[in-house]
Amino acid sequence: MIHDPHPLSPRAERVILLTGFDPFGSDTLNPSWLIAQALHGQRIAGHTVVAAQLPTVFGQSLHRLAALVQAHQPVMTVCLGQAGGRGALSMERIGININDARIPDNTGMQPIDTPVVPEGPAAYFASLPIKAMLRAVQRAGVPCEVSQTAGTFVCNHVLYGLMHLLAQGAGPAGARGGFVHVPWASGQGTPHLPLRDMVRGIHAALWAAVLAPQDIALQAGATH
Ligand code: PCA
Repeated sequence: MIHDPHPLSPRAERVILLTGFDPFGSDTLNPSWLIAQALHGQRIAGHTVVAAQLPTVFGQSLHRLAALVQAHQPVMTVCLGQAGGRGALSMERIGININDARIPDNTGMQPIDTPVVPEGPAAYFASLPIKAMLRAVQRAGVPCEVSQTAGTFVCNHVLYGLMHLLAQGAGPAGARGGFVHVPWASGQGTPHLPLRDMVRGIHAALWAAVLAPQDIALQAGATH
C-alpha cells in the first residue's frame, strides 16, 4: 500500500478558477455562466479549469468567491459577467470601491454609493495580462477590447472584492485575478455574439494569461 505522507496537501495540479453569474434583471440566462461551464475541466498548460457560479447579489457573491478561493487555492481567478449592450469580450482593467446599483440585485438589494470595502483603497488594477489576452482573443477571430470600467453593479463589486482578497493574501503566493465582461449571447438582445465564439475567445484568453506572466506592450490604438 502506498503511504501518502501529505494526505491533506493541495493537489499538485494548478487551478484556474473561472466564475460566471446566474441570470439577473429581465434575462433568463447568463452567458457568463454558460461559458464557464463549457470550459470546466479544460487542461491549460498544466492547469485545470474549475468553473463555479456566483449569485448576482451584493455581499453573497464575495462570500462565495472567498470560499472558492480558500477551497481551490487557484493560481489564477477569472470572473466572467454579462454586459448587455457591449459588442466584444471586455478585458476589465480596474475595479473601483463603489456599489451604485442601477437595478436591484437578485435579492432586491440596491445599494447606492456605498463602498465595497469600507476603508479600502479607491481601486485595484486587475493583475491579469489584459493586453496579451486581448491579442490572443483577437487572433482567434473573436471581437475583444480593453475596458476601463466594469460599471458599479455586482460585477465591479466582485472584481474589486477579488483583488482585495488577493491583496490580503488569499490564495497561493503570487495568485492573479481579473474580470472579463461578455456580450449578450445570440437571442438575448443586440449586439450579441454566438456562445461558441465567446467560449473560444475565453479559452484563448486563459491560454494567453497562463503563458504571459507579465503583460506585453501593444502599440497605441491596438486596444480599440
Ligand atoms: N453582470 C452584472 C452582474 C452579473 C452579471 O453577469 C454586472 O455587469 O454587474
